[in-house]
Amino acid sequence: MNQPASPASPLETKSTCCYCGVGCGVIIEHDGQQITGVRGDPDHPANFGRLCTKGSTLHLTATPDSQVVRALYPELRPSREAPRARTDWDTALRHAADKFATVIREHGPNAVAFYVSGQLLTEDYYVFNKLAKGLIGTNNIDTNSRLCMSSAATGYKQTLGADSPPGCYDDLKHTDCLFLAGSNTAFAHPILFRRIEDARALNPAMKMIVVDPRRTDTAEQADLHLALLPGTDIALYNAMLHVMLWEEWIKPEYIGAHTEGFDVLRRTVREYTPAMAAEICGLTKKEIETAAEWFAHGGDASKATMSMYCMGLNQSTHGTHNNAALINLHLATAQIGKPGAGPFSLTGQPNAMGGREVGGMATLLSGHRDMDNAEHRAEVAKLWGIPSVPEQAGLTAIELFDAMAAGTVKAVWISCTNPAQSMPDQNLVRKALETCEFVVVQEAYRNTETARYADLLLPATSWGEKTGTVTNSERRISRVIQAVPAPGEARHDWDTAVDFARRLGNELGDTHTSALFPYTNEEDIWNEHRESTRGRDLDITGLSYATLEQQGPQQWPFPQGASGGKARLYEDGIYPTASGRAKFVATEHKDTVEKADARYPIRMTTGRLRDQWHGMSRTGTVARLYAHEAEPMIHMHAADIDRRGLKDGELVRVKSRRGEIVVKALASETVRPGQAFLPMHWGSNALGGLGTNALTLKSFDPYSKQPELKHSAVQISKYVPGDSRPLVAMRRVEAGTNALEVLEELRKQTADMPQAALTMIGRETPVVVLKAQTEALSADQQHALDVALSLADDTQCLSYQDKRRDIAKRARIDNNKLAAVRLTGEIKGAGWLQDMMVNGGTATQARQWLLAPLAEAPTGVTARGKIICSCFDVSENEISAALKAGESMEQVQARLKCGTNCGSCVPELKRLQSR
Ligand SMILES: Nc1nc2c(c(=O)[nH]1)N[C@H]1C(S)=C(S)[C@@H](COP(=O)(O)OP(=O)(O)OC[C@H]3O[C@@H](n4cnc5c(=O)[nH]c(N)nc54)[C@H](O)[C@@H]3O)O[C@H]1N2
Ligand SMILES: Nc1nc2c(c(=O)[nH]1)N[C@H]1C(S)=C(S)[C@@H](COP(=O)(O)OP(=O)(O)OC[C@H]3O[C@@H](n4cnc5c(=O)[nH]c(N)nc54)[C@H](O)[C@@H]3O)O[C@H]1N2
Ligand code: SF4
Ligand SMILES: [Mo]
Repeated sequence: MNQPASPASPLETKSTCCYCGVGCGVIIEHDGQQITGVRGDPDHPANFGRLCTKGSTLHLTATPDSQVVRALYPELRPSREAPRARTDWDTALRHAADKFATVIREHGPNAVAFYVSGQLLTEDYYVFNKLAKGLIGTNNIDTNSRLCMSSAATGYKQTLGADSPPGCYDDLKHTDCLFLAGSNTAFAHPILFRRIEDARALNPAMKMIVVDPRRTDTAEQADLHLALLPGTDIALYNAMLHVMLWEEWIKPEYIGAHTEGFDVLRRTVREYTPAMAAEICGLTKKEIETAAEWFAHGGDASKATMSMYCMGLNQSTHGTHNNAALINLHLATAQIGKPGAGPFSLTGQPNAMGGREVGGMATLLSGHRDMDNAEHRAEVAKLWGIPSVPEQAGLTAIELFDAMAAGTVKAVWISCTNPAQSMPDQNLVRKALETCEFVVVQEAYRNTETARYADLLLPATSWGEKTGTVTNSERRISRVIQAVPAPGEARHDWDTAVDFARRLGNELGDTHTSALFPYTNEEDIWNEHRESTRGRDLDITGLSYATLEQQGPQQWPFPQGASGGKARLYEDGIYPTASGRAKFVATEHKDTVEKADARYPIRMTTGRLRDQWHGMSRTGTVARLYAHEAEPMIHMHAADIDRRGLKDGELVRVKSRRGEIVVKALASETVRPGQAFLPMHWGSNALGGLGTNALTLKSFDPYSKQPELKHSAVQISKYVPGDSRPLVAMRRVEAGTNALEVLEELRKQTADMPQAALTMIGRETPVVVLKAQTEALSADQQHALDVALSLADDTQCLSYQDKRRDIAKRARIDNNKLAAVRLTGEIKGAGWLQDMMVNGGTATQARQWLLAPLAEAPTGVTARGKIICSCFDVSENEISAALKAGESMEQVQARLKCGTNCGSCVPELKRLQSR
């Protein structure tokens, strides 16, 4: 256990939040067996004690009840047709080693692959990388970072020469202009957004520009929101440079001394007049000119500009150049290498950076080395004590799943990622997982979409149970420390990988294996990784676990002999390129792969909700995290809803060239006409069919191989029910029953329904909610569903049936409280009943309603609506009503406390206030 700088009681363990790349420090409260609470670590330099909605509910994901969804022991499927059955670790890993060895012997090392994750710890990552490249001799190891940070890494390398974010969080305090591009920071990096709010309060003159097609909560707070058309960033940045050139706001001295390639870029951007770009981007000339002026401060070099960017730039078929075009602006204006300046790529996952550091990708080598560099390959081989490492790039994520579908990759090991939810073009991904002969899934949760395809499921320890290190967005390494024992037979990812590697080595007759994997603990691994960074841009030879624990998290580089890490890079204007100069890239505007056309007229983008994390294996276990957006909905402009003869909240069919789903339409002011936004979180666990990524496409950027997850063309039409009828079923799960068990059972019962949304709502007493369209159920199906809903016993239930109209209502009332309800055929009262169940209100009114041919909720009853403040459970309707009644926001906050704890809803409160 760690030795924190400030003494903590023995039952508190300092660790790091397992969600986003902000990398907040947490203090885990526990009794040695069970996690009991979590709070922000006041000493951690990323968050100074604060946590967002997700971080502050981490302990609620680690309850005894959560064990029903955890993977607790290895499970093996003897054949594809057979169900998986529990097995022991020895059998499991012997089997895996035998399968991998057979494939390697028969088809060569490139017939196996690893698909790992930016959520692994650096130590886990290091071992997997060495296992693939060092032991097996294949570069077929790629990660979900390919869907995430790949374009940022290639963007940095093409311009600055190394994949190293130059700035730090503290720069927010020093900047005069913050340029947020393709980043919904308020939702995706909430604690960083708190720091932005603080910086703006300290320096009211600071400008904030947000570049995002949607009017997100982040954009809402901007001084200038550039709501450009999707995929047109390069035209915007080129035009900004055009203006800067014309106005002579660029810095020729810096360009001359520290860069190369400006002449070509200058010629390129000559064409990008503000008028031309305004046309491409759907912006006004004035907006572009203002953005250029603020970014360059009208040529005033004493002012600083910093950009922060994320998936809006990266997830594009020209993602690398989106990044480069923005970095060009920094280089041309010398806005880099000084406090408050520089291009800052926000990492998404908690250890996206660590993965890049150990070179855990199909195109990279350890310690930021390049695969196509013979010297680098030789260095890595020498470090590992092997003759050579393979030189040909391995299969990147999309290529890997293509190869699995084609049958050329025959065995795959998937760790800490859920591709059957998160990869684009799910029809292809599912085919790949079905075709691949041997699929190992190493998971903390047994119920993910991908786990269903596992021939071998290996249980992994997770947050609170793991130990190692992670690196956050600002190059800061933090310790992750174990607080409680592993659940069941779960093992650390690195430990399983090492055990497997040794067995595989034996199978392959490799006599060096024990020398390759000599580790007895995670620190051994980290020390080896540390050595691999010696002399590199990310040199951490001056660090140790002890330093990280005693002196707290540290930024790299931190070479031997250094007294501290480096807050900012490139302060001397010298870049890690052959010439020592940064390179301009002459970027040109390109279209997205899919354009809106007559058949697919809506440009759909995908992204994050505030309170959910990716496929929701963890956040989806906490009822209150659903409240902010309680069910799958596609956000559309009201005009597009009207044009289709739809009403807000109705079901729609969303179809792309690859697949279709059925979801609710949500009228939203955040998207322009002709555009739509679908949260990325809804996979087949939460929604019937293949989820959001049934629709997206696999086309990728030529340099980064990152797919265009942000842009697909879709058609949206009224959902025609055919023979199906609406079904809404809810169960209030009182203490003593495990809500996750109910959820899992309903998931099983509804797996075949083409449209079924399964969520939870509520707080202490969760209400499980199923909303579906189904054809008439058989008596058995109906009974199984009713058992899960606690509605099976006739003697305890109220029933109303109208056979002529095909309407049924069934409910159970316990102690005059509505405990469970099922509505079929007619569901208009569902919202009202749901609120009643969440609040535990008396069921007197409901009793009458349930036994009568009524459909609508009684008059005078309004639904609570979206919950904005998840800490104090305050809804948008309550806040709006209070404001309308003349209360000030301060009064509302004093009374209802909304926004006074974690602050994640502050941007929304500001939006409501400004209406
Ligand atoms: N709550 C929550 N936070 C998270 C995560 C989560 O799952 N949930 N995941 C983490 C991870 S792994 C990541 S990578 C980050 C992602 O963090 P972000 O990138 O900030 O989040 P997204 O919502 O994916 O996308 C950001 C914005 O890009 C915009 N966008 C779409 N197309 C374009 C375009 O052509 N140009 C521009 N300029 N913008 C465009 C979208 O409208 C969206 O608002 O979040 C991290 N944090
Ligand atoms: N349409 C669309 N799709 C997207 C995106 C988008 O914006 N739009 N964003 C993309 C991006 S940026 C990202 S990063 C990806 C994320 O996609 P995924 O990587 O699939 O996301 P997660 O759901 O976080 O998957 C992590 C899995 O690891 C498991 N897990 C948790 N802890 C551990 C552990 O310690 N060990 C092991 N072995 N397993 C563990 C979790 O239960 C979870 O199932 O999604 C991508 N997909
Ligand atoms: S901002 Fe929230 S999700 Fe991200 S690391 Fe901090 S507490 Fe965790
Ligand atoms: Mo990501």
